[in-house]
Amino acid sequence: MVTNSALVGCSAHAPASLSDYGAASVAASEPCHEQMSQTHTRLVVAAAQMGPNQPGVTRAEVVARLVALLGRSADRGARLVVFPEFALTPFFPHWLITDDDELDAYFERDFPDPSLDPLFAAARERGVAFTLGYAELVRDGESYRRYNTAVLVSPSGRIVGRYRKIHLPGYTEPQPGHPFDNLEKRYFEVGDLGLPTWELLGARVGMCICNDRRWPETYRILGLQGVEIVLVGYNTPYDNPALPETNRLAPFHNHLSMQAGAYQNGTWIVAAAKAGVEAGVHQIGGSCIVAPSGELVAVAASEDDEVVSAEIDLELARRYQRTLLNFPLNRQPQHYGAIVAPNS
Ligand code: CDT
Repeated sequence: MVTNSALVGCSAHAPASLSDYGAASVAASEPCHEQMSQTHTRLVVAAAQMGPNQPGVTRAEVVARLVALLGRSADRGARLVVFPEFALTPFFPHWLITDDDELDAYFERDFPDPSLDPLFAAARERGVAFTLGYAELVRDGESYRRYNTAVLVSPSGRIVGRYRKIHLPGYTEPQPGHPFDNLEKRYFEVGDLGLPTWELLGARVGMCICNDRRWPETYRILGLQGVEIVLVGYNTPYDNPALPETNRLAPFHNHLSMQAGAYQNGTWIVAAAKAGVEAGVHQIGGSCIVAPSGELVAVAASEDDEVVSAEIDLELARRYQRTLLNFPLNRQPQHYGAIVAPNS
């Protein structure tokens, strides 16, 4: 068991100003079980994979499944549960919606609305933090902005932070000849919150959403803040109509990108998928927990609602960050300018 001093030592690896990345911390007035956890480096985490949310599914049905998954996770001792991208709806960017009212029906205007009370109550009762992905509609004067968002909720039910997806895959228009679309570029704006990290349950925690996990920049920005657990929600089809020769590799590329990101930044990753055939699109599932060594320590076996859990040791992340990586000693940013140069 290691005390807070280990966490402080790890923070020394973060950039001079965490606020450069929008970093935030849990307020000092958190309930006792949250403060107590800061003296431990081990905690049980869970990826709560979901089977399909078919079009027409009711909010009550979805919330009941989320509550059941959270309960199963807590039964295994989990303190932190990751739900998928678009946990509350089908992955509606797979089809064209031209009517604004129809589109907005998939969005949350005022998160969390009372329909989510049972989930927040269950999380509070079990003392479990969670993250969940949803479509976010934000009022901006006379107009609205739409984001693909993940929210981080503390065990006391407080909203710790939000992340808005930065790497939006797909197109703004349906693609001729494709059996289904990904219209995220049509329905969402690029996230405007950067890639923050937060201190939660004694760990430095960051989030990203689906396609973000394929980009090394995502992990590095989180890694530069000393991230110890990256929480990922995703919806990934077997079929990539733009590059069908990679279809057989979809599960491999899913794990490959996260295993590399974990190892190259010395972080745990907890990733929860939507799985199975949803609205005619077959999603890969493969929810998993990845160690800072890059090893998969738990992987989902089904294409259904399923909890994947593991006891993780934050000290392992800290050891990778202090020794093998040691960013302040080993990075050579004077050679990395092209990474942040604007796209030509
Ligand atoms: N939701 C999402 O971002 N899906 C994309 C599909 C891309 S097809 C390779 C993903 O990166 O999984």
